[in-house]
Amino acid sequence: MSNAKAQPKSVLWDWLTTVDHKKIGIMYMVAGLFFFALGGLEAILMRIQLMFPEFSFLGYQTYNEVLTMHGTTMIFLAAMPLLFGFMNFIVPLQIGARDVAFPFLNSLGFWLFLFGGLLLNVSWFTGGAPDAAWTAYVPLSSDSPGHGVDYYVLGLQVSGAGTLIGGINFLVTIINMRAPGMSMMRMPLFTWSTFVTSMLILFAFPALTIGLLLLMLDRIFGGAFFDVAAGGNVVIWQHLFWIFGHPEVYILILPAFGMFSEIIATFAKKRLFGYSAMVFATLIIGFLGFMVWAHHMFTVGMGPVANAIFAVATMAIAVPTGIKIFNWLLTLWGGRIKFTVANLFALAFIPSFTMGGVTGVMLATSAANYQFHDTYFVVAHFHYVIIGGVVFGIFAGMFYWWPKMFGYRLDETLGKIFFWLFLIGFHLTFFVQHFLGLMGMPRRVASFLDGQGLNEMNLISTIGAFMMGVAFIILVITLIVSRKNTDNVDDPWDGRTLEWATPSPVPEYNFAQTPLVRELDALWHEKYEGDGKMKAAEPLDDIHMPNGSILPIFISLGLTVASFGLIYSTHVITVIGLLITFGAMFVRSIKEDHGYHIPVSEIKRGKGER
Ligand code: HEM
Ligand SMILES: [Cu+2]
Repeated sequence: MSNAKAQPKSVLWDWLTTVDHKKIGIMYMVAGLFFFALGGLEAILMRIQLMFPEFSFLGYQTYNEVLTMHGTTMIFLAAMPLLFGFMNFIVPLQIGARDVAFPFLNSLGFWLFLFGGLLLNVSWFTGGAPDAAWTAYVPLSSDSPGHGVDYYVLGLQVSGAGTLIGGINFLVTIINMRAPGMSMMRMPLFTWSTFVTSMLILFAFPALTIGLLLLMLDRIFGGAFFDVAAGGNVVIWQHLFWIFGHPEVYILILPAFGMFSEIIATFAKKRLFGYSAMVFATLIIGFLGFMVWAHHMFTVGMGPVANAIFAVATMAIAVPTGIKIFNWLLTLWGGRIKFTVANLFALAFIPSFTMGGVTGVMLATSAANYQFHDTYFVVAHFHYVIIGGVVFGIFAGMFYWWPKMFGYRLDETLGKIFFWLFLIGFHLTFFVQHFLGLMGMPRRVASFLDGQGLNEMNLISTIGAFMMGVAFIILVITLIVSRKNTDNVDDPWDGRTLEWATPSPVPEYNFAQTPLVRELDALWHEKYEGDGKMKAAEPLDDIHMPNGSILPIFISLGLTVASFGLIYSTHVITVIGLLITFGAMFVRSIKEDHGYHIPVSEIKRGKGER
């Protein structure tokens, strides 16, 4: 019935069945923060083990498991979902849309991610987590005894399907759902970077899917794709993994770049310097990101020609990245800069990330890479780009968009304590690791010897990690005690983009009337050239909304059950799981569901200030 009204639901049922991009965004944030805490705990455990030479705290097998789960959790279950949380909540608002293009698929993507992540972590309780590092190189992974690596293969397969679905959804949303007047070159930079990131997901994740499928066939069904004795090839895994894995780091960093572009411009009270150069730099980075994967394989023996090509291609990425750095600096230049917590993270990002970029160019020098490879120099490099870039971006985004997402402002004083502790802890932890690496300390090894000059710097590194741990606790306290700051939440920062034209908390239909976009920085244009209110692009009318559905949970649950069947080669269970999944898909296909309408009277009542 297309005229049916929304049925009242319990709070829990509402969240489990929601297809609202804002609620899904919040669920991504909450789950991402949970996994971030878990991955952080794993990091602390490793740093305790490495606090003193020849220390025995974790044991070597446990270290390998904690190492693998830390990397895998941080990348797939913390950083990506946190970014997906922002992308889900903010992008439809920034383009003036009522939701994403496929709300049902959006919910399916979230539940697949969550079930996959939980599946991976079940391994802790069933005989041991995966232990072949997050890169799962064969034959280490194919020969790893027990079921740990099976959990890695299937957990990532399930959650990766969710990511792919999410990426496709964002692409269609950004192409099809923009408000009238919002041409591509009027899109905010965060929307642009979400668009490019989604393209990278579309082309990169299938390589991981295939790699994981082949590894599953080898491990569970006696295949020989990676078995040299049977004519297989081990280097193929490295190619498949890094054809996915290198674009993956851009999948993480580009959305963070997008956030910094929004935040720096807002808090410098200036237009973003070089908007079109920023857009093209993002596109070029996305394109070049697919040309460089073998820079992770310089020491494999590809030969000098291949090494030289991949070295040069990698260094080329420094050009568009440098363009971005200079554009951010020039945006700040002459601006009336406000040092809010969000902006402090953005300002700290510029030098921190640049240091990671410099060591990246060093690592790309293929001849020198023979020295750096698999040492702590690499660990220092990628934590500088991932924490100094992605994690700083997530924290900046939290302080910036929290009022819009949760309806209250985060306390700035506590936030500043958190910022400084985290910043100092981060540099303490990772700066010394450059030198540990140059002195020959290998990565992924659970201990180091006394008397080699490594003691002091390892201790410093662990102290820094504890500082970051304390900082994170202060962040959690900030999130809780700030709940009373519910004043001035609609547009606390004098925002430029459309999400700040909605009231906080945002009504489920986002915009009572679809806004008309007349300029880049649509809201600023109306504030400073118009009367401060967005013009409507349509008359006020009933709004059509999609119904919620419990089916995404069943589809995801079925795949999780099937994964257990595969892991333990109990194929009755595999079949039962697949029946649940396909049954739920069948119900979805035959059940008529036209959604419901919100009547004008209700919209008028709920309409916010603007
Ligand atoms: C918050 C503070 C963090 C600390 C103290 C920390 C510490 C560590 C340590 C000690 C290792 C193991 C090095 C080795 O044995 O070779 C490691 C590896 C790694 N970390 Fe972190 N880390 C942190 C945050 C992150 C974040 C935020 C990410 C990604 C979003 C991340 C991604 C990784 C990856 C991918 C590895 C490699 C794992 C592997 O070799 O399989 N880390 N980290
Ligand atoms: Cu790479």
